[in-house]
Amino acid sequence: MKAVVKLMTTRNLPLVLLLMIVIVSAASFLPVHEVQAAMIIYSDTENGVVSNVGAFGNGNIVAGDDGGDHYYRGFVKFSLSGVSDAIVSATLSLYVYSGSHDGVYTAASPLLNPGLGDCQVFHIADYGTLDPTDFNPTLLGNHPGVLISSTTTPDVGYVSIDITAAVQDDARNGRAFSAYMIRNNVDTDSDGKVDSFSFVPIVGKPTDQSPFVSLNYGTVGGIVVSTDKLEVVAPFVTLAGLIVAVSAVVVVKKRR
Ligand SMILES: [Ca+2]
Ligand SMILES: [Ca+2]
Repeated sequence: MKAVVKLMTTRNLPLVLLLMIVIVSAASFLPVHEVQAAMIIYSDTENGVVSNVGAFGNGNIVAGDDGGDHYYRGFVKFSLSGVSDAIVSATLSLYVYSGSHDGVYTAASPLLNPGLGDCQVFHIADYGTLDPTDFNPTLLGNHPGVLISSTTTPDVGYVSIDITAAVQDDARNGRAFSAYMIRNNVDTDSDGKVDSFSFVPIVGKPTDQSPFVSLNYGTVGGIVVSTDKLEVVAPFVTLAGLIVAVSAVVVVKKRR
């Protein structure tokens, strides 16, 4: 008690004020912002393209036709291991890197739209290993819908679509994978010219272009995890500054 009284003397007032500021500052460290926790799932390696004439592979995800009027549909799926239907939202992101229209190829923004109607995403049954028989998959409903509209000329990069209902449906039914088909409203315009969008597959490409699903579980039990590193670090930087200030005062007092 004596020590406290001694500390509160007029002589030590600046130091006491600084300590009080430090304490108040420390209290502000408690997380006050509710940031929702997200989970990222990259595509399974069984993704790629299947054509109406049997061609298939995992080196590309394509929706459109070619110079022979054959047409292509893209396929991608995600493991739901450890995923529950408690998710509050889910988003599918695909990296579009080229667009062709009437045989003209573009790989720089803005990409040409193939002109085959809307490029859509369908929720489908797990197709297992990708092969020619997957061209007409079983449709499951809860289809995400339009990924790129018939008039959009997208920039190179990710395009995203809400797949919440599809993933919730998969989780509730205990499906091991959440699978999707990407195709245009019109399979081919039969003009003997390439019209298509191409998306980056998971195999052999940069991770920052990979197909992925982002799941949002919301806030759990009032405990919130901040995903903003700067937000977490900032108060500590402030505290460090105050400690330096307090030290300076102490040094000055010692010198007297
Ligand atoms: Ca298959
Ligand atoms: Ca065509």
